[in-house]
Amino acid sequence: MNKTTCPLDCYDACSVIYEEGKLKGDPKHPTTAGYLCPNLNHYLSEPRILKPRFKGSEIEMEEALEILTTMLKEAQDLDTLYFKGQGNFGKLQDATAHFFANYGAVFTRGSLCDGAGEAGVVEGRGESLSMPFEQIAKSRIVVVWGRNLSVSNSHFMELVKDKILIVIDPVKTELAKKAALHLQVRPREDFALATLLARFVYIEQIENYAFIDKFTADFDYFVELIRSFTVKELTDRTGLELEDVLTALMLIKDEPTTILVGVGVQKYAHGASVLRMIDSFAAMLGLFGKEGCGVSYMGNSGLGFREIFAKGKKSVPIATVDFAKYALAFIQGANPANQLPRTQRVIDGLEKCHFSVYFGLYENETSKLCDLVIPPKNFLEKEDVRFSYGTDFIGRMPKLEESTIGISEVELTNRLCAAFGIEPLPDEKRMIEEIVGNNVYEKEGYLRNREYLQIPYSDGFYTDDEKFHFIDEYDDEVCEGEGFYLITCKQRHSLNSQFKRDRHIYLPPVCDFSEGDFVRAISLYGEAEFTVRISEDLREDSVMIYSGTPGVNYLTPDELSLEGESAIYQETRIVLEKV
Ligand SMILES: Nc1nc2c(c(=O)[nH]1)N[C@H]1C(S)=C(S)[C@@H](COP(=O)(O)OP(=O)(O)OC[C@H]3O[C@@H](n4cnc5c(=O)[nH]c(N)nc54)[C@H](O)[C@@H]3O)O[C@H]1N2
Ligand SMILES: Nc1nc2c(c(=O)[nH]1)N[C@H]1C(S)=C(S)[C@@H](COP(=O)(O)OP(=O)(O)OC[C@H]3O[C@@H](n4cnc5c(=O)[nH]c(N)nc54)[C@H](O)[C@@H]3O)O[C@H]1N2
Ligand code: SF4
Ligand SMILES: [Mo]
Repeated sequence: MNKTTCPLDCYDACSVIYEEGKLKGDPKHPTTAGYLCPNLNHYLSEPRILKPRFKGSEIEMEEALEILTTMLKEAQDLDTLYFKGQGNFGKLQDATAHFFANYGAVFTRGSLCDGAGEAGVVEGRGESLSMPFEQIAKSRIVVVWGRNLSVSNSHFMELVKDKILIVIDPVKTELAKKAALHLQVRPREDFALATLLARFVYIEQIENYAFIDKFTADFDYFVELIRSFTVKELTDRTGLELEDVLTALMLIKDEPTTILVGVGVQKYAHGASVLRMIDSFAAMLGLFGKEGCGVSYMGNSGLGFREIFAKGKKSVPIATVDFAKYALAFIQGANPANQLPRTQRVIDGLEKCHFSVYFGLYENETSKLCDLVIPPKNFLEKEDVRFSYGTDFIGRMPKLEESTIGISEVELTNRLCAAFGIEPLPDEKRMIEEIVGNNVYEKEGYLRNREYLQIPYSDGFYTDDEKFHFIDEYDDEVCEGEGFYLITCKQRHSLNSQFKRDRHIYLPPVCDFSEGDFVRAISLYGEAEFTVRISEDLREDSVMIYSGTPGVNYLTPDELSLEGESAIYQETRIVLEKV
């Protein structure tokens, strides 16, 4: 039996069995429980790039590597950009950084994903740890806040099925329909909602004083902050009935509660403050470090592991990269021409970039624009290991198959190192052992992160004084445009721009359009056309376009979150015109 781990950028990091040419969910793994999602189920039938290509013509791999070497030599005195996405979550995917750091390329920093929220979590807690599934299993109440469990984290559906569920989401998601309470909050107003909840903890005097005294700092300043808003102002901002918010608080206040927060709440300028206010509300109730309790955002799955690959000396924020500035751009495991904000700017930049290289499995908007295309091996054809941001499992990804297609990230790195007189990488298995080290332990046959052996934060926090730091200031920069809020989130059959992408814009029934109409969506940043689908699940003030939909990012801002240097895809408004 051949066991491996799903390579895709996903909370679940499923354990996979590869048998008779088929991928199957590992029945013994506690969260995978024998099934895979549609994305991995279709992985092997997805057409992949078979041969390298230069200016549109297929070439041999040797020729492609020669061209790449020549162009890198020419570009060395100018700027070269090393741009890596998360198409494959394996740690050895970063091996290419070893070459590009030594060569002197500009790297990217910040995030397209969870960075704003993470900055807020780190300010309060020092490090972001997710909750082990055993702890979630021990809670009675589960609050799912801006995370679309049934789509993006589907193996947690089983875990929460017997819990009292509170869903906080502007969309009536599949999970919201099953929940005891759905707070269909106005988009972008989770900060107001968390503040309102905290305000009522204070009014009702139901704080956990023992926890606050022992494990936290800045509580008095925090109280000043939450008292600086009126209840009416906060309630109005959320667009909710105060009664419903209070019902949520009454459910939570005396029960072991897990709060699963997703990236949906933080795709805004003030994303860091949203996470920090949610954490502060939870800390008031003493929900950290206790059985069955906690706030689980995207955890730092690599906590305690060694970073073995060098980073570049120079870097630029990933969300606002200007490809036009570089003599050479090396793009690996990413589709910036679809996934980066403000697509028109990205495409103009790629067209102006003197020489662009795409190193990826599939054809997409970026592969079509690049001068040189190099296919990699897929995850079954190379050695790797992965962490997870949803659980504390570590997944081994051994090489299970030979293939004549593509080149692995490690081999490509070694070929470039040889051409430039840079020290080659150690053996793959040695690198994996160096990364994993003794930071793992085994339980029931599966590797886990040692850092999570104890309930996260039960010994204190990861800040300098080991205390949780309440939020005491709040900064915001609201998009002043008019029109609908844009919700752009994940969909079941695609993994961002990989696999089966959606093509629609989803509108609430109150709008002036009908199913099948063709509309032009316009924002401050650009415009794009879509076919309409009407959805009863949306608020009257919101439209939805899934991640990966061709055109969606023509509408999104090329600006950064106030903290965390993250993309802020939903910090915009949308106006519609019939085409
Ligand atoms: N099938 C599938 N799974 C995936 C992915 C995929 O593309 N497809 N992508 C993976 C990646 S890269 C990531 S980062 C994760 C992300 O997965 P999630 O954390 O679930 O993130 P999203 O799907 O972007 O948004 C989650 C929810 O937030 C809601 N939301 C939007 N705006 C707001 C708001 O202002 N407030 C609140 N409270 N909610 C809001 C949306 O309606 C949505 O239901 O999923 C991973 N898993
Ligand atoms: N509008 C909107 N935009 C978004 C988001 C959103 O919710 N809405 N989500 C954002 C988020 S959370 C994220 S994480 C980013 C994701 O953005 P990207 O990281 O660009 O992700 P993908 O679109 O999945 O593209 C990954 C590419 O990796 C390649 N690949 C797969 N496996 C391998 C491999 O083994 N080796 C190599 N070399 N390449 C491989 C595939 O060809 C694929 O095209 O997008 C962001 N953009
Ligand atoms: S649910 Fe996530 S980890 Fe599991 S198979 Fe699907 S993409 Fe991979
Ligand atoms: Mo992501």
